[in-house]
Amino acid sequence: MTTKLFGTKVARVEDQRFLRGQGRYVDDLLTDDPRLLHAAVLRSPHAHARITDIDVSDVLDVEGVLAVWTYDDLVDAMAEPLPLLIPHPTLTHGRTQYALAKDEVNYVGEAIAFVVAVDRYVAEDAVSRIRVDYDYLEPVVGIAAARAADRLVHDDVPGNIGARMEQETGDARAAIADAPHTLTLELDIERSACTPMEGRGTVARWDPDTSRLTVWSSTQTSTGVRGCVAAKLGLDLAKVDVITPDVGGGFGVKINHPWPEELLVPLAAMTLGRPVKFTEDRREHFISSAHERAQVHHVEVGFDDDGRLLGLNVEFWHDHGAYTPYGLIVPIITSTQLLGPYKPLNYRVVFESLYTNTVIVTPYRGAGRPQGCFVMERTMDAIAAYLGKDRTEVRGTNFIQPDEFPYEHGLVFQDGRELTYDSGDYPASLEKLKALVGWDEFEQFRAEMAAQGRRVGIGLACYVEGTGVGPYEGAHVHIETSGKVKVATGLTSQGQGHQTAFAQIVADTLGVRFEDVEITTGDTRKMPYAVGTFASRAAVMSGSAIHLASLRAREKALRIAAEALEASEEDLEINDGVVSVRGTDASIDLGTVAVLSNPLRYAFDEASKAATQFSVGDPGKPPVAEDDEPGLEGKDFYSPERSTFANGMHAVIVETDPDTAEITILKYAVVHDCGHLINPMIVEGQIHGGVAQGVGGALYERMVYDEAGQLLNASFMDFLMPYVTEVPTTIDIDHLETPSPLNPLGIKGAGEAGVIPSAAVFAAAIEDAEGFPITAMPISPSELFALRLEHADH
Ligand code: MCN
Repeated sequence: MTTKLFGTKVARVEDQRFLRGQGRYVDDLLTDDPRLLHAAVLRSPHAHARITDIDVSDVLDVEGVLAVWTYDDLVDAMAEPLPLLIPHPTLTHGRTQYALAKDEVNYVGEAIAFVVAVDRYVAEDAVSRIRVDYDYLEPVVGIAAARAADRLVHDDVPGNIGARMEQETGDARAAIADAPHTLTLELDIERSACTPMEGRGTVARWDPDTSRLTVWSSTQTSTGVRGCVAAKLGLDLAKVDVITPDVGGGFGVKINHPWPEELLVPLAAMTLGRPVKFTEDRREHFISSAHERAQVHHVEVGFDDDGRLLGLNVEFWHDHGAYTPYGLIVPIITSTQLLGPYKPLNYRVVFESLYTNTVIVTPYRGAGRPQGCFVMERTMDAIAAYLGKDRTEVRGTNFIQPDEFPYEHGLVFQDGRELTYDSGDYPASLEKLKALVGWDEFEQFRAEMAAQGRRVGIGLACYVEGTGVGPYEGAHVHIETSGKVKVATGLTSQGQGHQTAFAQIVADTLGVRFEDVEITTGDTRKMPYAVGTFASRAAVMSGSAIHLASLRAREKALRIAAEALEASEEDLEINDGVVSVRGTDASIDLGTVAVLSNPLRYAFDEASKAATQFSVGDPGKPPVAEDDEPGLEGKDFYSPERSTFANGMHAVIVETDPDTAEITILKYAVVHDCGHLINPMIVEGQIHGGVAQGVGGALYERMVYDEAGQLLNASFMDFLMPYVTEVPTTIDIDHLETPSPLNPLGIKGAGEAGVIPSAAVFAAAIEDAEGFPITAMPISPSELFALRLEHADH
């Protein structure tokens, strides 16, 4: 591939629409349709209760209400629990909820009844008229209560333990026992949520004439929605279309498993014969979508005088919320990717996944890695502090070296495959980071600031990220007779800039103008086979599939053009959509090649450089080979043998106010390696977004439950997000490009990298400023202040 655009900072084509308010989200759809109905959901006010009676008799009297459903109205597959999307053999006690609670509720927010009415106001009023009798049960809130197990979330799950999983390479406990130095650490991360700008939303329309269901969903996985809707509603898959319009952020929470509303809305559209819409409001998003992050970790580490890891034993407890629709993916990622760029040869990890009467946990950007990075990097800092060594030196001692790739830790991932890092150069990344943040000059800066009575600290954190997970993604490239190129890939976009990055790949691979490429994502009518956008996989998976499909289209274009131009394919080149014979003025544009690919048998007229149609009965040689399919198209799928490992390192300099304990960011630096960059501006945008989200996770955001399982901060009045005033306006970024050998473009993913090391890097910098250990994140000024008092007492 000649790389004219690949690797360059092409401005995002989608931003014109977004910035002008012209984005089209689920809630913008069918607004002019007078037949459109609206749904609202009655949600449990209790964290744990048995439902003894539901009285909906007052509801159907309300003018404008067309349906009110409870569990008893659901039949066949809809009356079964929702699917457990990713089962795992160790998840011995997996549990999923019903689309509408059957006889028990297990978190505040769980769906109990579904009302459809002419508008949302009427639907909400009707919801408030439903009367439910509950037998209140004591809830289990938080990891400590779940472990105490003096009450259970699910009666048939002993100890509230959904799963216990253990992996070991070498003999960690023996290595620690024999090590010259040992340390133990207790490390906590609290529950948070990803809070996209747009909440979940679904619209469905049923066409009785064709028995066809169309669903528009704000989802990360349109094919997943399609499969679940078809299976649960008993429909032929071929009769269900799922279209994903613009999505105002997903960050993990919009991966379909499916959500109750994603099934109930289509069911209502079919039953009532009118289109139905549900749009989640912000409070519903907090109490009835998904959270993540909450884990408690116990670490034992053994190391030598150089800080070399000899044995690492990590036990942790994962708060899974009330159900496990996503299996064990989050704690498995923590347990397997915790080691980051280091090579402890003796590593034992064991976790318990615990049920609590709180909102379910599904992957949130980073998905278990922020917790793992926090554990590993806090451990590195603790070793450095213990030995009195520079923190970068201890890390360097333990890095996997560039000549050790592919590197196998001996750990097994969710899919049962060995975890193998494909490429990287961690020592080079660290050198870049030190230069970027001014690591070696920091002590001088600290002294200058101290002279002014100011307190500063510096921290760093390193991570790896398995990206581009399979099994596959596909692409269909179609060159139109106008010369425009239409490309469909099945995964969805939530703001990552796919239209731009993918068009760059097509433009370079095919040799067409960037402006002539149109990318469609997340429409099962155009590409019914796809997996979805999560795990930083789109660039690797769809990027590779698009490249391969473009190559196929290119091959065909060259074959037809060679025949038309009476030249050899090897002598042809394609630039700006024109195929020409190198060194001559003979040429044909791709639009004309597309015409020639038509089986109506056109011929190419050199003089006019146009395709002319044979008249009936004309003799002549058809330019399309007999065994060619009509149309100038290429279709291909990409399926990698395993994930590719991106990596990176962040450093931050913070100032902590000696009086108020306010934490201010003075400098933030990132060195990132996602292999070959398709579009550095997009990757940097992804990193900026991730860092902003990470600043929130480290310093501001957390889900606060009381003992009764009520979420106390289920609004943006109470859930504190960083504003532009809290996020660093400048983030210094440097890239390292160690290509992945696993895909044709040498790409690794980038979409989650910004958020992974945040908790670790801020803890390190605050600890460095304050001089006492930071072991729990997030941390607020009042918590920092309390720690100061505690440590002053000792
Ligand atoms: N890219 C690139 N060169 C690379 C790698 C990536 O130019 N070597 C570009 C890609 O072309 C793409 C973007 O960077 O435009 C992110 O690519 P990738 O890492 O493949 O991630 P995905 O596109 O699969 O997006 C998923 C990832 C995840 S898992 C979460 S969570 C997340 C994230 O992306 N959610 C987001 N970034 C988000 N950004 C926005 N605006 N909204 C979300 O919901």
